[in-house]
Amino acid sequence: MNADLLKVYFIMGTINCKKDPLQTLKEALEAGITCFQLREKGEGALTGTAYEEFAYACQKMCQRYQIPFIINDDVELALKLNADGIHIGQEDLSLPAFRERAKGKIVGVSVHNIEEMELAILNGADYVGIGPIYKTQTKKDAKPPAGLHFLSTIRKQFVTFPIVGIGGITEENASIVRSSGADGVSVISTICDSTDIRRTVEKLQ
Ligand code: TZP
Ligand code: MG
Repeated sequence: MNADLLKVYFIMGTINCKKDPLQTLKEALEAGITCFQLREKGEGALTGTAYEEFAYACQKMCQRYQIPFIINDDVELALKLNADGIHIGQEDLSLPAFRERAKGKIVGVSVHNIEEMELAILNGADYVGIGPIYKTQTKKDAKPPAGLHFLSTIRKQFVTFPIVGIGGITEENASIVRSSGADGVSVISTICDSTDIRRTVEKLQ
């Protein structure tokens, strides 16, 4: 995949938004995000038809702005909607079986060490998410922060593989995450909580 798509990678689920989620997504798209992942998780998350309808509305909006629409974990929904991609964690489907089903789609995998990184590449991941780089309030079961050192170690070993940093990334620290080796930054709260999404996305670029 083209690593430029990872530049400003917005992730969101309805529970992350204090304002209307679709309005938040629209503002983020208008502001120039380069990729979107629907991550509908946690207490109070949509389920069933409401979830599918919300996913479809997000997909339509991403299509209007020609930005990849990626679904977290839910392979069935990604196939049903023909999403552009799917992002999975280590605890999710075993990658080889899954890759076969997701033919033609962007596949992202969260990795936390060199072994997971090697396995993800071997099994056909298109990009990896590395994190949490910093402490995050958003993912309750997040692993301890990996810090920038791990990111730069991985980058030295995998010179051109598409990497996005995640976890606690803000307007202030985005540039150091990039200079430590990430092709882009993925954020939830920095965009969801912003009172000026245009300015926030500009600063994340
Ligand atoms: N995976 C690792 S950290 C994280 C996920 C989904 C949450 C990132 O949220 P925030 O608000 O950008 O720290
Ligand atoms: Mg997962």
